Order: sequence, then structure tokens, then C-alpha cells
Amino acid sequence: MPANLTPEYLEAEEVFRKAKTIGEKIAALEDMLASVPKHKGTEKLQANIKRRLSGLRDESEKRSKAGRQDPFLVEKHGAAQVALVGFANVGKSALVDCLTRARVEVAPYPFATALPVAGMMEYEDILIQLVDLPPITEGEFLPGLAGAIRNADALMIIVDASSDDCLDQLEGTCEQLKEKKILRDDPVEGLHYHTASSCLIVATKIDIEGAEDNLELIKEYTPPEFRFISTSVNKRKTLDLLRKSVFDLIDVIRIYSKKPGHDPDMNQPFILRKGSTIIDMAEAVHRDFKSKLKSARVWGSARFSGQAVPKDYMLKDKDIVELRI
Ligand SMILES: Nc1nc2c(ncn2[C@@H]2O[C@H](COP(=O)(O)OP(=O)(O)OP(=O)(O)O)[C@@H](O)[C@H]2O)c(=O)[nH]1
Ligand SMILES: [Mg+2]
Repeated sequence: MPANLTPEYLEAEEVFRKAKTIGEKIAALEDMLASVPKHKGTEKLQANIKRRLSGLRDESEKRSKAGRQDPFLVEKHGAAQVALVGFANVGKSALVDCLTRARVEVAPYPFATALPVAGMMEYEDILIQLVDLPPITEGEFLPGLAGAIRNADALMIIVDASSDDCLDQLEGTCEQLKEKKILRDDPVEGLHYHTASSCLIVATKIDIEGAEDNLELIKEYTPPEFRFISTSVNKRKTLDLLRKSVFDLIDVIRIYSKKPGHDPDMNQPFILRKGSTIIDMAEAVHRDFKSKLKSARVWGSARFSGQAVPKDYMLKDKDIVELRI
């Protein structure tokens, strides 16, 4: 065993040992590769991880061709993938049903959802993928569930505001995610973990009598670093606010490109991470643009329309950018 393995690597290795499905194993090996110290002493180990990764990817492809794809390995689409997590019967499927066109099972009994179902939620001019998941439970999760949660870009943690158990649901869900090392207090470079910044606590069913009183309690017990919103599938306005909160959660900006001498293309924005610069935009438009870029102009966040900006200019949501190469 090479020396100097970091705690992050050892943790990823632990996750790999516990992984049950191919999807979970691939995600854990990717984490191991990202966190293994890169020096001569670990070359053999790196090669070994890469070999195992490629074997598992081949196996996964074979299975998917044979129609036996891991249902917990949800392919990402849209601006980001957001998974709905929570105890049974709290209202996860009902939200996915209202916010997307996915066919999900909404039922008054627990464990109605047995496998992940993905649907696309419209938010203004972009689509965000929501994944309805089976409920989490105390103790062992369904095989594959931990991997599906970890793999999502962000989480909606759902609690039922009409239930007397709402605080247990909130604390229990966060505790379980922490115990399974899916949620951590601080991010770890290169590893697929969630922190408060990638989680939105959603208290739902606020149309039911008594829920408003519980809401105060839930707010009080929500750690301040988490975002929070209340909603109901029967209150349309709250659902519109929820869409906006999910957009804020995924931490992206929409940038429209404008070819010199043409109107901007306002139909399909480029989706970039918040904090992206002109250079990031150039790279997103075309891989050659980064090196060829001569100048850029911005409409929107710049002080005046069409202002020439430097390459490290930080873009804002809905900016229009003209790149000259
Ligand atoms: N009044 C009201 N009922 C709701 C709301 N959201 C969900 N429900 C009801 O709560 C029950 C459970 O909803 P589901 O969406 O199936 O719950 P779930 O979290 O997906 O449950 P599992 O699949 O078991 O994990 C159903 O009877 C829904 O109709 C809401 O906002 N208001
Ligand atoms: Mg469900």
C-alpha cells in the first residue's frame, strides 16, 4: 500500500467497499482516482483503479445493451440533476408529478415509489432534471439509492409539514445522509459529496390544516446554512417559487451568445457554473475559442450595453456575450 494516501482517498475506498451496484462502484472509483495523490509511488495504484473503472464501465455498457441497466444510474439531462430525498409518504412523487411530465406513482401509502423516475422541470427557458426516488429509511438504504443521491448535482430534502413527525423527518433525513457519508459539513475537492449549499429543504403539504404551525418549528430547526422553502401541490404560487428556488440551488447562469453582426440567439442559453468568466463561455461555445479569443463584449451586467470586457470578466445570469476570434 503506497504511503501518503489522503483521508479523502481512504473514505472513497471505504465507499467503494460498501458499494453494491455497478453505478455506486463506478462513482466510488472515480472519487478514488480524483483523490489519490499523484506521484510515482501511486502509479501502480492509479493504473489499478483505471483498470477496474474501465472493466466496470464495459460491464455497465454490456448490461445496458442487454436491457439490464442499473435503474439507479440515472443519466443526467438538462441544466442539472436534482434528486428528491426524504422519508416515505412525505410528498416527493406528488412534487415531481406537478413540476414535470414524468409519470410517477403518487399514493396515500408509504413506499409507493420503488425505483427512480426522472422528469424535466421547466424553469423559464431551461430544463432542470428532477429525480423522484424511493424513500430513505433508518439503517440500510435500498441497494443503489445512496449512489443515486450522491450522484445528483443537488438535493431537495422533503419533509411533510402536516405531519407530527416533521421534525423527525428533517433530522432523520439529514442524519441518515451524513451517516452514509452523502452529506458533509464541508466540501471535499474531487469527491461526490453534498453539503448544505447543494441542498434545499422543502416543507410540503402546507395546504393541510395544522401545517402552518409546524412550519414555524421546521424553520426553527433547519440549520441556518441550509436553504428552506415551503410549498404545496395544491398552491400553484408556491410551486412557481419552488421552481425559482431549485434554479437558485443548482448554482448556474444562463448566457446567450451573439455572433458579431447578428442578433443574439435567445432560444438556447449556454449553461455555465456561477462565477464563470468570458474564457469559460468561449470554451463552452467551441473548444478552439479559448485560445483564439481576441475580444469580447457583454450586454446585461456590463456598465453599458455592448461594453468591451476582459477575458476574466465574471458573467451574470442572462448576460449576452459576443466573442470575436
Ligand atoms: N394535501 C396535500 N396532499 C399531498 C401533498 N403532497 C402529497 N400529498 C399526498 O401525500 C401522499 C403521499 O404522497 P407521495 O408523493 O406519494 O409521497 P412520496 O414521498 O413519494 O412517498 P414514497 O414514494 O412512499 O416515498 C399522497 O396521498 C399525496 O396525494 C400536498 O402538497 N398537499
Ligand atoms: Mg414516491
